[in-house]
Amino acid sequence: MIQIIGSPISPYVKKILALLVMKGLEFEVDPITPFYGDDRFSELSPLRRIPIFIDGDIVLNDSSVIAQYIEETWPSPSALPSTPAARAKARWLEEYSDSRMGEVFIWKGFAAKVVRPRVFKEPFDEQAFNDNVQTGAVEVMDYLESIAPDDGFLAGSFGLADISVAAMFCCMRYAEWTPDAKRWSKCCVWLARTEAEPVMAKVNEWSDALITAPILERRRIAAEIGLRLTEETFGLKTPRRAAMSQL
Ligand SMILES: N[C@@H](CCC(=O)N[C@@H](CS)C(=O)NCC(=O)O)C(=O)O
Repeated sequence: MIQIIGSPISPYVKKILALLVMKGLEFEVDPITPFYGDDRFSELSPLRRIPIFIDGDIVLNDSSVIAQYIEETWPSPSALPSTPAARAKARWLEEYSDSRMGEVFIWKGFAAKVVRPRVFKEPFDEQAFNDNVQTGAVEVMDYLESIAPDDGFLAGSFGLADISVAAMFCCMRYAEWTPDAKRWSKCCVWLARTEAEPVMAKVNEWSDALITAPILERRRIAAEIGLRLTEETFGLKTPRRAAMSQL
């Protein structure tokens, strides 16, 4: 049985869960927030990051590495388009989402407003959050608007690129920021189309149920909403920062 360590709220975990759902694979989840990981978590994830993918002896880190492994191991249905050029475009958008959107939407957005106050009980810096929205988020949105398709999906049919980019928007919604649908209309229509896809709707339903739950209650809530849980958890009750943490 495949095990995914990490909360579905994380866009990187969500990417992997969406691929597993898309491919009809069964899996168990340990829905932890990375800062609560124990020593075994550090051994399996040297950067103390989620997701971790475990399947028997195979332990993988980094959502892009995991996504590629899943695609190669269970190629059908494919999450990538068929031509090399379109596949490259999909991988670029996955990378853009993981890196630049990760910095703007996750670290300086969702993590700064939601995670830091909740996990580390530190004050929210509203000015820094607003500065990031007015510069970083605008730059990201202008780029996405320039590549958003009039219809259909980012790299052809619905797949990895759409999942990766859309997952970032969900976290910014939790930070009470949504893009202006008039200013970035093509991107917003693409996002609505993507979030209406059953795979995306399912993984967003999981994170929506968990985001309102106290962090230490999330395992119980995850079971209640029908996620299959790992027998053991890597989660502790007190948080600690990781080597590369930007919080
Ligand atoms: N490049 C990594 C990024 C994963 C990542 O940053 N995950 C966040 C959760 S959204 C995390 O674990 N952060 C904890 C930390 O870096 O301290 C991937 O694609 O898996």
